[in-house]
Amino acid sequence: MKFEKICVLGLGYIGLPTASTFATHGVQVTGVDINQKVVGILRSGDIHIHEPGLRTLVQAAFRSGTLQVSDTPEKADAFIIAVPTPIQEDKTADMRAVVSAAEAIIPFLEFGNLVVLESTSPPRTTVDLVRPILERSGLKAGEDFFLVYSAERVLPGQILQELIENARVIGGIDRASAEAGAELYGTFARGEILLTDATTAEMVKLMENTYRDINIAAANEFARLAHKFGINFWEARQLANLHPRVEVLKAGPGVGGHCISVDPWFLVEAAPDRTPLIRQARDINDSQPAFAAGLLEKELGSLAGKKVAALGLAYKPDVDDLRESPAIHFVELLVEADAKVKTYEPFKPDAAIPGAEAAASLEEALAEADALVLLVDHEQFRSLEPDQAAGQMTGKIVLDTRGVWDDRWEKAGFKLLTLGKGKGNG
Ligand code: SAJ
Repeated sequence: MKFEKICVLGLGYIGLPTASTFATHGVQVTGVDINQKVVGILRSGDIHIHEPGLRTLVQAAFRSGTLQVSDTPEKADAFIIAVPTPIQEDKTADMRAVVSAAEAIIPFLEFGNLVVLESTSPPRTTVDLVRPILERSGLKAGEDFFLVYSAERVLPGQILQELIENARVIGGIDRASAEAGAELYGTFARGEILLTDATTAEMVKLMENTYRDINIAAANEFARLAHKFGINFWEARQLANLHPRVEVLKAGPGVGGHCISVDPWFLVEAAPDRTPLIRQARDINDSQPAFAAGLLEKELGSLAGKKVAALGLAYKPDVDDLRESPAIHFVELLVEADAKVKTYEPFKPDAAIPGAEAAASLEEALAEADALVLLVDHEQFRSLEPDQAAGQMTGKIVLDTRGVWDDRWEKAGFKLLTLGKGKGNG
């Protein structure tokens, strides 16, 4: 099979890198996004998301003439659906973008085409949701066109490298579809390509992120116990991890991002009676911002009226993604408790949380603060000199929710509280 031209539907964190990578490997790519603003930004030569190396890659793709962007699909050899599948208030999957993208393909679908669903989706989405929509074209999946599920497994912050190097699982609705998918991704993938059926491939993706969520929940619970028993979780973790079959993850203020805090819910929704552990892990991680806020409140007596500098709003270090961020939830809890919070997020300085003030610089956030909280261990914050903070703050309380600041803070006269470092009073 020859893939000369493809259409990528959805130009977000996964779609844009994928479209550009195909384009820089000689495939003619039409990147499609229904958001006119995104199309406009890309056409002007800019990009709308922060990811190391992405701007250069997108520009190279445009320069080589193999990438174009549009708000509607067109005829192609393959269609890749990479649209968001968020969860709704009630924790059920919002599949509307997948439905619209599949419907948008119908008029252009031809005999011999390949359709790939990349969006993380509840089990059986490819066969039970996408397949019937595409078959409204009059063509039959497995007979007239190929259909596969293949999720992206890249880590934000190193997407471009992992896109090419990670192993890729391709699940076909039949063997021929899986093989067609393997050929498509073989265009650039250097990692192993593994073939399976569509539902197994969907489940693999959900299992990976759920596994991580459960393990982070365990780490967070261990950290809570450390406060109860007056020990240091970080030290205990290091010692436990010397065991050859143990890898305790890091405790923190909670789990965010569009993947790990979302995907487990797809399994809970699909089978609530079989997922008590998965659900419990979600609840532990979702309540971790409150645990972290409680540490500060205990120290300050009351949060009301206290000036707090909150460093970082992103869901993890050195990314600009604020989706489902536990740092935001933490700030909201402080605002609810009537604290006067100034936030500083260097990757999105304009991001404002209702009731809190968005500082334009680190200095502005620190100025006259009673307490300082590290919510995201961005490089800029890891290397923050305690003396610099001491010169700008009024108070001496520091809460490190990531376990990265050392005793230099205490030497500089601060009272350093570290999440997971118990003093036997928690
Ligand atoms: N976190 C902890 N403790 C840890 C590790 C992470 O609290 O030890 C927190 C982070 O601070 C963050 C959240 O978990 O808030 C998620 O961060 P992450 O770096 O673990 O993962 P993501 O969401 O950026 O990317 C994940 C990856 N999945 C796995 O590692 C199994 C990535 O490979 C997936 O492609 C991505 O989800 C996705 O798109 O599904």
